[in-house]
Parts: sequence; C-alpha cells; structure tokens
Amino acid sequence: RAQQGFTVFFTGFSGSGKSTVANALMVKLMEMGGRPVTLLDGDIVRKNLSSELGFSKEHRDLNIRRIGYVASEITKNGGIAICAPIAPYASTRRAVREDIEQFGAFIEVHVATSIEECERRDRKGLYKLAREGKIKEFTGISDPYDVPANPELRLETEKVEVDNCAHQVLLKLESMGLI
Ligand code: GGZ
Repeated sequence: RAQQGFTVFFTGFSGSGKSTVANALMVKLMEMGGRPVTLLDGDIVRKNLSSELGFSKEHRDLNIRRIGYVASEITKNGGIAICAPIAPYASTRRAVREDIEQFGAFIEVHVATSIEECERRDRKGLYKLAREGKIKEFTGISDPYDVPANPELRLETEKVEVDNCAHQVLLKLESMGLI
C-alpha cells in the first residue's frame, strides 16, 4: 500500500534557521528516494505566489493559507511538502492543520531560536532596520508571534546543530510511521 502524504510545517522568527533546517531535511528525504519532496520556503513563496502581499495580519494569513492549500494538494497526492514560513498566528496554523489533516499528516515544527539570538545574528540586517522603524510590523520586534503550544516537535536550535535538527525531524516522522 502506498504511504500517506504528509506536510512538515516549520514556524519561527525571521533568521531562526527554518530554511536551513528545511533544506537539510529535504536533502535527507530525497536521499531516501521514492517520493517527491516539495519545499515551500517563505521568501520563495512570497516571490512566486504572494508577490502582491505585505505583512499585515490579513496578508500574512492569506500567504499562509495559500501555502497550506498547495501543501494540502501535495499531501493529498501522497507527496511530501515542507513549508517554512514565519506563520506567526496560532489560529492560522490551526486552520492549515485542519485543511491538511483531511488528506494526510501535519507535523508542526517550532524552530525555537529566541528573538534575542535572531536579532544578535541579524544575518540580513532586517532587525536593525526594524529597530530603526524602517521596516514596520516586523515579527518579534513590532508585530506578534504566537509561540506554538503543542507542536509535534520543538527544535532547540541554539543547542543543537542543523544536521542534528533535521535528523530529529526524521526520527519524528519514523515514529509516526510516515517514512
Ligand atoms: C517579518 C519580514 C517582514 C516583516 C520582510 N516581518 O528572514 P527573511 O526576511 O528572509 O524571512 C522573512 C520573510 C517573512 O515572510 P513569511 O512569508 O515567512 O512571513 S509570514 O509567514 O508572516 O507571512 C523576512 C522578510 O520576509 N520580512 N518584512 N515585517 N518578516
């Protein structure tokens, strides 16, 4: 019997390491072979699917629902979707979970890098711009982030290496009988 599809949904601050861990996970899943893996990364989706959207609650919700829709189609067809947006609102994450669980499994992974650490690294210089008020509604600085209360997995990225984080996701998928 064909295995069911599933969606791994990373959530966390800008610069938390979502993309890095998501990419490492994608490589591992592709190496296992057999099933198509689709990565829906935050900034790539924004460029190709949500280019007209900004960062109001309404627009973030639209963005996340679009990602959720694509992931649900992939999941329905037995594929693997990996999503990596900030997705700051718990209610929106719950809605996406409900969409996807009709067709397969939904694994919410909180990339739990603290806002202090993300701002300290400031890889893209966005936190500095947010502090200067040059970027408005910046998540964690001037806009909310609902910390996931019951994610399937929480990654302590400040203590654990990227590759190990990706491995933890694989172990979770194994324990759920998904791979
Ligand atoms: C948060 C912002 C903002 C504001 C631009 N708030 O590190 P990045 O640069 O590449 O990832 C962030 C990305 C967030 O897009 P998402 O689609 O993941 O957000 S959401 O899930 O809330 O829809 C950041 C950049 O866009 N960025 N302005 N105001 N991040």
